[in-house]
Amino acid sequence: MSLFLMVLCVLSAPPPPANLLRNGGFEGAVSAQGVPASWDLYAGASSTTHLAASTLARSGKQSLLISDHDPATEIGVSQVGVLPPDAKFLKASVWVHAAQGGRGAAGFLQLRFLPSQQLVQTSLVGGPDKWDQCATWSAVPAGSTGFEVFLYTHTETLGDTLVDTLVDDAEVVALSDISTMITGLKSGDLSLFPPPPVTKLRDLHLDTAIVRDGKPSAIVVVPADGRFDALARDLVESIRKLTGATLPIRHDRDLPLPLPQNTIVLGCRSTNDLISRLYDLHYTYLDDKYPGPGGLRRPLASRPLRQRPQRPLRRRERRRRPAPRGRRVHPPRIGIG
Ligand SMILES: [Ca+2]
Repeated sequence: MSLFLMVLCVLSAPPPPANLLRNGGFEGAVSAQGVPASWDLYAGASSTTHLAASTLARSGKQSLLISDHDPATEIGVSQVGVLPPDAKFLKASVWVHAAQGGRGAAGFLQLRFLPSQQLVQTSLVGGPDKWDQCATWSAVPAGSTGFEVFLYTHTETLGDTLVDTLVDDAEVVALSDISTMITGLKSGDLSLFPPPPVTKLRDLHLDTAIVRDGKPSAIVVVPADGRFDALARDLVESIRKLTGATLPIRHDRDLPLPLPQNTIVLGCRSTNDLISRLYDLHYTYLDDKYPGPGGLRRPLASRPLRQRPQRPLRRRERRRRPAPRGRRVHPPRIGIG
C-alpha cells in the first residue's frame, strides 16, 4: 500500500516549470569577449573587466566568471526572453560562488519586464566555499510581452565593483499559481504583495486651524528618539514665517488620548507612539507598508479623538512628508558604455 501511495504522489507532482532562459548553465564555447552562447555582453568597456568561462561549475562543465576590477565601469551579460501568455509571476535566480583567489562575489541580478522596463533586482551574494542561490520575484505587469535579465556589476559602490563572481544555472521561470510562488518566497518578503491602493480619499480637513489670531492652535508631535526633530523644527519655522506663531513640539509618549488639541504628528506606527496608539484603535492606518510602501504618509492626524471642536481658520496647513525609504536600484545602461 505504501508503495502504491508513493507512486501516486510521484505521479501527481507537477513538473518543474521550464527555464525561459537559453543556456542558463553557461556551457559551451564563449565569444572572444567571454560571452556564452545565447547571452549578450553588457557594458565591459574597461581593460580591467572581463568575462570568461570557469571550470569551477555548479553543473555541467563550466560557469561564467564576471570579473570587475574597475570601480568606474560595469560588466555583465544579459538575455531577452518571451513571456508565456499565462505567466502571472516570474522568478529569476542564479547560483553564485566567489572565484578562488579573486576579490569576492558581488553584483546584481536584475529582471526587467518588456516593454514597460519595470524591474526588480537582488544582490549577487556567494562565498568562496559553496554555491549560493540568489533569486528575485515579481508579479508580471499588465501588458508585458517579454523580459530581460541582467547579471552585472555596478559602479556605485567601490566594494561591489572589485569582484570576481562566478555564476551558474541561471533560471527564469513563469508561474501562474500564487501558492507555488508563495512557497518559494523567503520569509518576510512582501514585495509581491503591495498594499491595496487608496482609491477614495477621506476628508483630509485641510481647513483645520493650526494658528488662530496669531497664536498657536496646534502642536507638533515627534518620536522621543529624535529622528524627526529636524523635520519638526523646519516645519515649525516655516509656519512661524507664515503666521508669526510658533507651534510647540511635544514627544509622542507625552500625549494623552483623547487629544487635547489639533495635532500634527510626524511618523507612522513604527516610529511614533501616538500614531501606534491611534492605529490600535483603528483610527488611522499609517505604517511601513500602508498607504504606500516607502511614502505617502499623512503627517496630520486629522481630528483624532479630539476632545472639543476647533473653529477653523481656513488656512491651509503646510504639509510635509518624510523622504521615501524605498530601496535603491541600479538600472544598468543598455549597450557598451
Ligand atoms: Ca554550468
